[in-house]
Amino acid sequence: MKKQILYLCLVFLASACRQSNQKDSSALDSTSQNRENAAMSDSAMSCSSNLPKRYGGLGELDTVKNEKSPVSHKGMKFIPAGTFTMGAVDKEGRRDEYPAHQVKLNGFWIDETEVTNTQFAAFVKATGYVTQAERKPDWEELKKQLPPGTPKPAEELLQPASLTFVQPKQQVDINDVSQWWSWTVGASWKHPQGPKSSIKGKDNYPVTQISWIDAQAYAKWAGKRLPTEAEWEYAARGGLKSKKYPWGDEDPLSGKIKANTWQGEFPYADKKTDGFGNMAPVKSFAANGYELYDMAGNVWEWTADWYTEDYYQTLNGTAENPRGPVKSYDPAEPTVPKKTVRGGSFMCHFSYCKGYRVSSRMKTSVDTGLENTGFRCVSSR
Ligand SMILES: [Ca+2]
Repeated sequence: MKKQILYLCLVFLASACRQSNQKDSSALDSTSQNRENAAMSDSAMSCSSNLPKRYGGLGELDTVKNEKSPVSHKGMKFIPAGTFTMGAVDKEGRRDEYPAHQVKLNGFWIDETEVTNTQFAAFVKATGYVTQAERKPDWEELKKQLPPGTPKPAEELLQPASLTFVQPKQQVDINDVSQWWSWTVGASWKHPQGPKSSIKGKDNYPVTQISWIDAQAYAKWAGKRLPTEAEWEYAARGGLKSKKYPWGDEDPLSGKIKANTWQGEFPYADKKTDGFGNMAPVKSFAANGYELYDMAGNVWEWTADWYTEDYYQTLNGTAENPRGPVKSYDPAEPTVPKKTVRGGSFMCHFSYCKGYRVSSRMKTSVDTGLENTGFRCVSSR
């Protein structure tokens, strides 16, 4: 049984906040200059090609209609056009954060907070949308992304489920993410920690257990889109130049606490010095220079872009409105399409993951929901 759980986790555990020491940067995909120079239209950002279909009803994404036209800018901030240095300029970054490079962006609107449970509930009420975590996995599709010969898991595991964080009681092997991630039947955005948990009284908490496909569906309904990585990082920097964090270079816990991260020893002892042992309500900490909240910590946020480790190396000169590589490639899981997530989460600790650094990049398979991952939207209009 444990082995079967492990097979599932192999696919679903992509954004486990792990410091990557990958030495192979042989990403196969390269960017297309034509794609980068393409018109920056919201509709063009909704590419959903080469998505896996291991859950039934994936076509539901196409049935979601934009019901918010014109787009409401309530709860959004406008980020003016400009040029900035994207990527790590210090030595703290992982190899996928280099080289730092110039990026020029058009202006855009962005949600001032992560999408909340209340906002997502309104979407579900209006559309009847069923999230990935609430659907039964399709084994015939799932096995295409697993090593050949992988046996079919027990039927009781092939149920609607999602990944929850289960804090170990003692120190564990930091390289074994299955020590703290659990494939939990019944976990979903309504039950982020499992079937016994609830979002009652948590209206203004970020919605989680949302796959990239779910986030796309919400954005489409709202008449918005997910931010490109470049837009996300530009917005997170809040107008500051080449700083580590949305507020500058000061450590998150120095002076006034600035973000919801992990204190103590990861993953078994969180001192909760920042006041939160799990997610925090949005706006619990000060906004950045663009009046955006939680651009560091709380929950990881989906972006529109596919992930490759060497994307920045493929760019020449100033990149104008870059939109990431054409396809993803993660050497650790070459068959699994992954999108980039940004910002870190309540599980990020300096000893293990500094996802709250403004240039930090992580990747997650597009149909995965996680307890520490949500999103926010942008709009060009
Ligand atoms: Ca915390």
